[in-house]
Amino acid sequence: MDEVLISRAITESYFKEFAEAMDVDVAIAGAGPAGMTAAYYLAKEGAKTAVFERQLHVGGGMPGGGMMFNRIVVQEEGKQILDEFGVRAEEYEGGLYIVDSLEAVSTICSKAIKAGARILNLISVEDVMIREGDVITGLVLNWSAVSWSKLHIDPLTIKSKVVIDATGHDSEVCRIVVRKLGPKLKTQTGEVLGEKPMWAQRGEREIVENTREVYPGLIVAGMAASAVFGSPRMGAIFGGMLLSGKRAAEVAAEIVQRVTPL
Ligand code: 48H
Repeated sequence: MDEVLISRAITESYFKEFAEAMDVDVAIAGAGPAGMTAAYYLAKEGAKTAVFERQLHVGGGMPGGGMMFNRIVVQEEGKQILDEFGVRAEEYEGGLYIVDSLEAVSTICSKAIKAGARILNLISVEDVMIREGDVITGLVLNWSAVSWSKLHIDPLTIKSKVVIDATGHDSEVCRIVVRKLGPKLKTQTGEVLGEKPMWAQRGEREIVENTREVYPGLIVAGMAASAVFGSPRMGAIFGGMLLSGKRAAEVAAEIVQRVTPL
């Protein structure tokens, strides 16, 4: 057994994938439930899709369930997406289903990768790339370890026809856009409005309505959509994240079609 062969196998395979992720249809910031669900639906439809995740693990806030109890809840509409993934959901009461959060994260991740999406962990999105008209045309990336260790190292850039901000509560990509390009988001003030206090019913409804193009070339999904458009949080019910991810994939596919020359 040749140790160098092991090293070469890993680096050659990884860098081939990274190079392929440098020019994609859709680039997604964040491999939480919304980002991975969007990636699954896009890849399934044949869109070249890459997801960049800051952490070592995927799943964002999903593995932690509610207050570290590794269970999540979904409503009927969310369960239909879990059924499609093959994630088991047990009926509880009041139209709610209970789900093992680790089964959900691992299955959604596996489905997205097997559908053809590339998920690259330990990479942080630190900026966006723009062209004429300030249209977003890609993401600026760095190893997460660079910022964690406060090293001064320049990033690399990837190109995409559309970007999805699925970075959760912090809506990091949208905040970068406001900071660098001004308050020009398609919100009431042009800025990130900020998430409102808990109201699960409204939060779950509005998150899907808020999943849209918020800036030319930029879609917002999941908890980032609630934060950007000022909707209530909803706690450990995750149907909205899955439905928002699916909706983001539909919106992204429309934009990809629009900008792809025939
Ligand atoms: C690369 C980044 C960056 C960056 C962040 O937080 P998430 O799980 O987000 P969603 O929207 O898929 O799901 C939200 C859900 O987990 C949640 O928090 C709920 C339901 N809250 C309700 C409530 O009331 O509190 O995942 C976002 C992912 C994470 O894995 C981050 O590490 C990652 O994005 N991320 N990745 N570059 N700049 N910023």
